[in-house]
Amino acid sequence: MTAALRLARRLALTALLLPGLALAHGHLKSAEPAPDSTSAAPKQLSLSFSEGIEASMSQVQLQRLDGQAGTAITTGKVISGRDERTLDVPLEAPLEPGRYQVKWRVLAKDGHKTQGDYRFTVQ
Ligand SMILES: [Cu+2]
Repeated sequence: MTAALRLARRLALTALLLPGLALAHGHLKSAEPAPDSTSAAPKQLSLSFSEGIEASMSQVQLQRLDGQAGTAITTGKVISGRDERTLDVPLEAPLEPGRYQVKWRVLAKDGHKTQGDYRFTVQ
């Protein structure tokens, strides 16, 4: 076995033994309103991640999925929530009943960027 192959095997084994390390990025763990939920109109969006997040370097976009589909909803600035893993997004006006999509792009405090999206319904 060549030295390079031995090193590659060792790195692969390390990645297997330390899945937490390999996957340690800012993943969405929960949100309010919750993904795929139906609820009364929220006053704000709250997104909780698996890691500390830089609020000032993160974006959350909200858009309508029905009615005037694709209409972007103007929100307040993304701010830190109850802890460093949570982002809050104040809403400027109550959301009308309908289906919404949240798209998020965040910078974790470890310097990694992640993104994703989810949907919820307002009654
Ligand atoms: Cu990371």
